[in-house]
Amino acid sequence: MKPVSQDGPRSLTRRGLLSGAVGLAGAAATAAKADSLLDVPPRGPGAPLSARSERSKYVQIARIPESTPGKRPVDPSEAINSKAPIDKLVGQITPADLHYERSHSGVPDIDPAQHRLLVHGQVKKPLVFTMADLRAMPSVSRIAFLECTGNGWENWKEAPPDLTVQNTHGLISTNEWTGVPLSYLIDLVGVDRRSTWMLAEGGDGSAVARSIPLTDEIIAEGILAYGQNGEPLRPAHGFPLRLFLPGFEGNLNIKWLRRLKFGDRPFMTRWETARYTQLQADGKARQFQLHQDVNSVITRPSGMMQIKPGYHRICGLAWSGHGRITRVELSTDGARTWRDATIVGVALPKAQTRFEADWVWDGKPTRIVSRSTDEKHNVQPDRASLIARTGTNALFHYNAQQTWAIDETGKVRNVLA
Ligand SMILES: Nc1nc2c(c(=O)[nH]1)N[C@H]1C(S)=C(S)[C@@H](COP(=O)(O)O)O[C@H]1N2
Ligand SMILES: [Mo]
Repeated sequence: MKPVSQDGPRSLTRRGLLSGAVGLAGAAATAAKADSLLDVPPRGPGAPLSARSERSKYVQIARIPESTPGKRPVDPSEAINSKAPIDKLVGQITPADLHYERSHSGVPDIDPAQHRLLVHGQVKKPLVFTMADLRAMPSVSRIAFLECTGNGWENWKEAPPDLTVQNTHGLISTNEWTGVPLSYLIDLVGVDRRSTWMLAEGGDGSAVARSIPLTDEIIAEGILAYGQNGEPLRPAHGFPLRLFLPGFEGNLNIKWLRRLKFGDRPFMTRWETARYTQLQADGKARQFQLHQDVNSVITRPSGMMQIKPGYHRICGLAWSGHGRITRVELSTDGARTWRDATIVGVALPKAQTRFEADWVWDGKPTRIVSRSTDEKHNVQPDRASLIARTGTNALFHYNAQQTWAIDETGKVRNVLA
């Protein structure tokens, strides 16, 4: 990665921000005014300490429950997913209560003391594990994203102009996941060498079940997770046990995991025959498109925000199911010219990665767009090339560059390109 515009933005940040020349006039205070800020009586006792802390009452931040694309607002009882407020989150980790949720038949109430995991099929001996058994095994923790394959589906066919980035891209979150390495369990139960597939089944009403190919990558990275951001899984995310497969489509990450069955071919559940397939332009369906592809989106400024001419810090997220993000480029002139954004912090493999760049908006209508590249040299496609490859029958795996149009009043809107 070559941080091309390091010098430019740096000097712009210091001089531009403080002089107010580019818009943030309030940042500079006179010495006299600054002293008077200390001239107030000390505060009295604050709120008592509590068993659990809550968000500040000044912070309004929530997920939005939604149903199929285009249907909104939605009655929460009809919601099929609930999207993360990625425009309001500021770091790389999603708080557990704001992690996006996709549940096909609601959230079951499972007593961990009663929960069992059955492991059977082509194994030396079928075994049943309790949660205590699993907690006694070696553990790993990993920070990685989870993304629903439906993320971005709002824009397959048209671009509703009034969408926020929470609507268009809120089906991704990044947490730290803790649990038993899948490889440990596979060795423990003595999975037959001829086993090339694993069925994972959930204990919810719809018993979502998927066939997972036992590739080296999945065996090495899969986790039977019981922990999320340092605490037991939340019920919405699979309590007490879920499968976590970094970089692979959300649907494979079976929640409320109750069964793993090993075999030498895919089990062809309805979830991979009728549901999570991709209808292509020629009318044939593609099965088992399992990796989440390289992607990125500008979260600020983004859909339905109102901006003023002058200085802006463009912020966004990039991620790839194939590994680390190595580069994020940015265009503020509708994809005609590009420059590199700065990657903030450490770009972890298969985790949300933040990017930033300075920008002075001259007040003229324009379009802003980001484009990411991962360590496997996958480059996020523009919409025209994605559609040329896939047609518009598809519903899943939309990873085209996201364009935001800004009009002369400073209103930001969702557009196709
Ligand atoms: N048992 C079960 N597992 C499931 C689902 C479900 O409905 N039931 N939804 C799947 C889908 S489509 C996605 S995108 C992810 C969502 O995980 P989250 O709700 O923790 O974000 O879980 C997957 N695992
Ligand atoms: Mo999903």
